[in-house]
Amino acid sequence: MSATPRTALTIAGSDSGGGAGIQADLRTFFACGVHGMTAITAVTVQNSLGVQGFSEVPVDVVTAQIRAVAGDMGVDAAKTGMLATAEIIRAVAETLDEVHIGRHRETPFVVDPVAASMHGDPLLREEALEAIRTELFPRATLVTPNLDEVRLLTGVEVTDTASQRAAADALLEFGPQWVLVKGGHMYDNPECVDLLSDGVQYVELKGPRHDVEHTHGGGDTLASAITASLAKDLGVPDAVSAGKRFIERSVAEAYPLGKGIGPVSPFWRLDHEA
Ligand code: PXL
Repeated sequence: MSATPRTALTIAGSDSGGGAGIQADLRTFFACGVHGMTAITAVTVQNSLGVQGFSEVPVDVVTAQIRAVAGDMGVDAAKTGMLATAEIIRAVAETLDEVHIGRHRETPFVVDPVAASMHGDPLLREEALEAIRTELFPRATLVTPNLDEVRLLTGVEVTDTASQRAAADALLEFGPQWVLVKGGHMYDNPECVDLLSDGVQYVELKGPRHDVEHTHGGGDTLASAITASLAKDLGVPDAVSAGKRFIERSVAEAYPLGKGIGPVSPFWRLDHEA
C-alpha cells in the first residue's frame, strides 16, 4: 500500500478526442502525481477538426458529483473548465460553498473561463458570461483567461504590456484573488509573456514561443498543472511558475493526431523505457 497522493477535482466537459477538457485535466493531474477526480458538466462530440456538438449533463448530476467526492475523498484543489450554461455555473458556485472550495474557504479554486474551442466552436452559452463574472470570479483563488476570453469578459483588447495590465485590473474588479492574463495569443510577441497579478504584485512570466500548430488543450493543461501544484500546497506565484514550465514542455512536445489540430502532450513526464 502507498500513501494517498494529493487530490484535485476538475469540473469540466468531456472531449471525445482526448486532448482537451476533462481528458487533458486528468492526464495532467496524473503526470503531476496528483489523484484526479471529475464532475462532468457536458459531453462534447469532437475530433481534431472541431466540436460537432455537445450535450449538457443534468445540473443535479453535476452538483452530486462534486458532493460525492468532496464528502468522501476530500479535495486539495479544484478547477473549472467548460461549464456550458448559467444554470450549471450557479449550481456549481453554490455547491462549492457547501463543500468549502474557493478563495474564502479552505480549498484553492482555479477558474479557467472556457468560452470556445480553438476552432471557434462555442462551449458556453452567451448568457452564461455574466454568471462567470458574478458567480465564479468572486470565488476564485486564480482565474486564467486567454486574450479572447479577456475581451469577452472585460471588453479590453490586449495588444501590449499596458493593455495586458489594464485587463488584469479589469478582471480583478470581478473579485478573484489572482488573475493570470495569458499572452500566448499575442502572436507579434516573439515570447509568450503572461501577467500574474493580485492587484499589488504584477509579475511578468516570460517563456519561449514554440512554432507548433498542435496546441489543442493547452489552456486546460496549464490550468490543471497549476491546480496540481496548489493541491501540493504551493502558493499561487510558485504554482503558476510550475504550471508554466509544465505547459512549455507540453507545447514543445505536442503531436499531430487526426487531420486537424493535435494536442499538447504531458508524455515527457513519463519513463518511456519502463
Ligand atoms: O480547450 C478548451 C476546452 C475545454 N473543454 C472542452 C473542450 C475544449 C476545447 O475544445 O472541448 C470539453
